Amino acid sequence: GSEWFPKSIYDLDICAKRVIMYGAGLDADHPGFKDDEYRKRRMMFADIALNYKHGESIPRIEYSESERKTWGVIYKKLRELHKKYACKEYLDNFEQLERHCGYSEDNVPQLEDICRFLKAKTGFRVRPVAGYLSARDFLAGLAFRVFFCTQYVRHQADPFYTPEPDTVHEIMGHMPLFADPDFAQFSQEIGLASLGASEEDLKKLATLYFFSIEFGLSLEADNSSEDKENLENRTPQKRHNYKHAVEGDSKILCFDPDLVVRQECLITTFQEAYFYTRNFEEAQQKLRMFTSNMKRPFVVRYNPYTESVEVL
Ligand code: H2B
Ligand code: FE
Repeated sequence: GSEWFPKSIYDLDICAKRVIMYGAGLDADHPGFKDDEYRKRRMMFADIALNYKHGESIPRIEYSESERKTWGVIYKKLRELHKKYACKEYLDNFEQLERHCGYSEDNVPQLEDICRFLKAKTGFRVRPVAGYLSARDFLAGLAFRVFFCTQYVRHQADPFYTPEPDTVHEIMGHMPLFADPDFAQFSQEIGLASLGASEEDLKKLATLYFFSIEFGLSLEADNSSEDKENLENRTPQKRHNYKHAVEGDSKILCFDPDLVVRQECLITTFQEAYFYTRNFEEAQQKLRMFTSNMKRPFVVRYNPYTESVEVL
């Protein structure tokens, strides 16, 4: 608990620089590994993200024809699937993003436009990030209602495969729900609980993040539908993860943090179990019960006026 953690939204500039993996260090199994042009492009995105400071406007990107094509293929496929599987909150906010932020099959939306939209809706912001962060740095952003958001597009070789988050994943998957007040509150509370948490508690919070914000289900009146962002997926096996969740043979269990933290997060396959709540408020209440039992030698209180945390 004596480790440094961000106390102000400006401190996130420090977290954003601690990227674990980005363009320069693509693994040999990454589809862009042998593609020099792709690597060069990724370095450009890394540069933007590493130089970005809180409060600046996010540089607009002119996406290439190939990037726009990749985006369009995924967009088309997911819009079909949304109609069948996505929850009301997701669908309503998606429509608003189409209206206000340039969401469409032939346009990759700009983070700056999404950032302004979310700020007005829930106080959430996005900021560009060069690649994968540690769970600790990533969750810390949520404490300040900031989502670290990649801006590059996955390699064109397989639009339905990316071993790492990319901007399609963030924009199609995550953005709509950060416009929902209860979802935003839930996300911030995971973040606040993570500040200065022990390694053991941090791992639990990362697992809760994974099975709620990444893979959570929302149970609706007649049809249980997937609410969250895995509507595009990172691997061929996971391509229809949400479909798998609803129609497949994995377990569907009621979201119970004590149970969830014992689950293993599977990155390259379908999950063995998915967890649902009736709504985001229920998830919020259950999370709050769980985190109130976590021990920290101090109390963290968020001050929305200064966008900083007070450590008592
Ligand atoms: N970093 C980035 N850049 N994007 C993510 O979606 C992400 C991350 N997810 N680091 C985190 C880890 C998450 O899986 C949890 C909290 O470990
Ligand atoms: Fe994600």
